Amino acid sequence: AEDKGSVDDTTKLWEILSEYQPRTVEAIQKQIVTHIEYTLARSRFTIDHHSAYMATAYSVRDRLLEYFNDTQQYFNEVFPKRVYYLSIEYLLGRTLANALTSLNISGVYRESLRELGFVLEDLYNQEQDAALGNGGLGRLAACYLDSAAALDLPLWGYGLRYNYGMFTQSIIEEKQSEFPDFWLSRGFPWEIERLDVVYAVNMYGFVRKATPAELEDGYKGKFVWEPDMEVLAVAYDLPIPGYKTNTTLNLRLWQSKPSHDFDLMSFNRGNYTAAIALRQECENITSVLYPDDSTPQGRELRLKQQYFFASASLQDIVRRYRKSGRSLLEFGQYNAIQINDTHPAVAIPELMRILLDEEGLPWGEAWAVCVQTFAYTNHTVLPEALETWPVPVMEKLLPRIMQIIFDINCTFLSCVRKRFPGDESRVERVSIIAEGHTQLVRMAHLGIVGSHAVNAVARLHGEIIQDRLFRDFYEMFPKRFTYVTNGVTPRRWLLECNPYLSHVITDTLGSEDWTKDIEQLCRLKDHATSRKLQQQWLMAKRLAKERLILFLKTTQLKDDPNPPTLDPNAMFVVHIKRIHEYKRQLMNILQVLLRYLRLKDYAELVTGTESIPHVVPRVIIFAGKAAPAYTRAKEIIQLIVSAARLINNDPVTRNSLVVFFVADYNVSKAEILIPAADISEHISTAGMEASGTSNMKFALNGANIIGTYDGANIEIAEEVGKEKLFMFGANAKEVEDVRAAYARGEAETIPTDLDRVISFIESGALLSKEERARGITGAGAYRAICDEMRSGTDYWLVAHDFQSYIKAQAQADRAFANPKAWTENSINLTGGMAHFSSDRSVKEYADRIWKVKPCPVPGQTGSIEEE
Ligand code: T68
Repeated sequence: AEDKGSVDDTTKLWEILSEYQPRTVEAIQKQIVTHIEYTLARSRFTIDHHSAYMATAYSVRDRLLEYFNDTQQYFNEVFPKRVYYLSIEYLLGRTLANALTSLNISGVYRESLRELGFVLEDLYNQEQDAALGNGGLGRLAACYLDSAAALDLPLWGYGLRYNYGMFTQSIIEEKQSEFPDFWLSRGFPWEIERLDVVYAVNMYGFVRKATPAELEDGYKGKFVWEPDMEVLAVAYDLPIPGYKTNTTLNLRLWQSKPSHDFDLMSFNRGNYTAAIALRQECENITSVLYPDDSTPQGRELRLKQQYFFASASLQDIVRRYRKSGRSLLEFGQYNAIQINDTHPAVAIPELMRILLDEEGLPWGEAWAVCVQTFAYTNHTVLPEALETWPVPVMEKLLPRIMQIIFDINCTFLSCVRKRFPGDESRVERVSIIAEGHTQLVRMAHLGIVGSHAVNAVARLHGEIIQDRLFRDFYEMFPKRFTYVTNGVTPRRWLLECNPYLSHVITDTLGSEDWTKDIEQLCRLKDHATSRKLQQQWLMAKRLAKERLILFLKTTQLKDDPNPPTLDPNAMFVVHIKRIHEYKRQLMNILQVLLRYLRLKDYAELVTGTESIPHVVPRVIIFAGKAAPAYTRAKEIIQLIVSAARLINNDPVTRNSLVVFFVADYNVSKAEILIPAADISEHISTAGMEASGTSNMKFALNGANIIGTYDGANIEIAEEVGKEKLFMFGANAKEVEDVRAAYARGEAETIPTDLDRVISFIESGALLSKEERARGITGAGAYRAICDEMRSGTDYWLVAHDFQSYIKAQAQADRAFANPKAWTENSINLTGGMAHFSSDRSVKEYADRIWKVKPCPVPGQTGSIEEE
């Protein structure tokens, strides 16, 4: 029974609460100072920036909690069909600016802080990024939460509360070094610790049949899992405010904690060290985020994380539903669960376990509930990134789950055999278990079989999944497959990160409605030729560039005795994303080196000396992290850093070409880089990038795209007109054909321009002083890269696409030389991006996959500023 305390008449409580939230500058100041004194226990006479940030955050959090509580209570009353988004990663970035924007109270807080002696924007910089994700997949999850809240959808996110997020990257001796990201070290004011929301998660041990005595005693299942280890999952809730709405959703993150019952047993047997080791083992589960983007990861700890996550979330969801007293057979009518890639796919057999063993449902009914409830999003076609787990590992760690997976597979394969009699090779291809020396559980197959919807993240990606990757499944369940093109939230990725352009847009459209009704952006196109708008547009871009230059000067260039001058009139070209061969940062830096060599030629020919006329100066910026075990990706970083050193120190080219590798790329750096770009690079080998989302962020901010016919680039090109972008290179079909030719031994000859660049590297031009001193000669660390470029069969088609890439770059140079046409184009790009708002994506999921409707929390959506 719930302990309601002794308050019968709650009127008094309501009265107190309705007075609580400060509404005036003075009252807000009082609240902030109160938090400094009582929450932080700091003296109000020595407030530093960090305490001011923390106190402001607590003050904003108070307000968020009110909306949060109202929302959750309203959901419980109305009991709409709910959605649960399960993602093992959320790349949230910072919260303060986002919360203030959502609540529409930035102005009054800015004013309050100003009088206290602080600039709001300075306080933003006190906040550490919450980097509980690797890249696009985790950032997408964060955008979807933002949109779901803005759209009043009854959705919760579930995830893990890692103590260490994505590693911090430093460049030491021109190479990537990784350091732990202890993001909680100075406190995280936004979360609510729920020590009363705790679940036990079982691991190891064995499975036995239920005894007649147990069955008589009321045990409902046929099997009993006798675990050897029990880990507790404690909930931490993060309010997700909806933009200009009363809805505030929840992101519930689980942290692992040892269970006392278990270590006491061991402790009482006198085994102190073992008891401590066990506690450590439990705590380790949510200790670090795997810094792994699309590389195989066969570690048992990762599987523990996945099951811990799935089990805690499912127990929580089922408990919430059971409280309503409704039948479990209707579970799928009231709950939709989206699994973000296969990392949470073990949730499918976990729901089966709960329904079978704890609730006593028969197999058929439990399975129907599962399939009705789950939907699975695929984010990759890279074969090495499709997760598998060795059966022996899973059997040992999760004996009951393994048994259920075998049963699911058995039932599924008998359906396959019925539909395709005698087709044993098909059975082998689709089986959830891959046979071989060690059997493997194919998590994607589990995801497909256990879901009613499987979606890709862009149209081309959808085609590839249906025609190639999951073709056999598509033949069996054609209706299950679909795609929902990714989107990004226009709040964080335009309104907040680019105040300059946002003002111009609001001014042009006559209202701020576009921030919520993104279709309004289209109207920008009507003004694309207006002189006034073009001038404002250019000015906004210039301000964003100045902000980036200031950032570079105070970070990157701080200790540089001879920094290059950075001209805001230069073309800013930005290539930021995880470092991966398929994303082809290599092709870009080789192109940059060619540009450098050509500039040198030109200088010799035309002027013979210092500065070079008639050339569009470029500032080229790279940023991104390589997985710590991904050697080639790290070599590519080193190549970029050493090329940047060479180029930036050459007095001949320095006014025409500057190259940076910005260390430790993260969400808050993206927020500075994206608004400042004139052009961005999205140049993956066609067919490899499932969607890409930074392409959308750049175009939304009016930056052009140099891109391949891959992922969402194709749809962006369709939406804005492909003549507006710089598209180049082999398309997905051609990539297949080229690779087939390579496989037949038909190597290509290296293009002359590429040959020149490779020869330049092989001449030792990029070696550092230290390397030379150590006697290293020639290509040095880049030997393998050079050899691959010379092979004529490089898997990522860098050599094959090189010439058309150079052409696209030259087109961009020519176009940039005409500022009027460039700016008109830029306005049209922003105006064409409505389709790529995550509001649109989330609406599609809600309508077509989840079948849920908005559940707006009633009441006045009041903001202080509007009053
Ligand atoms: C990305 N995937 C896709 N994976 O590469 C990108 N992988 O095209 C797409 O736009 C984005 O997802 C959103 O759909 C990833 O980011 C990972 O981060 C990842 C993490 C762990 C293991 C494997």
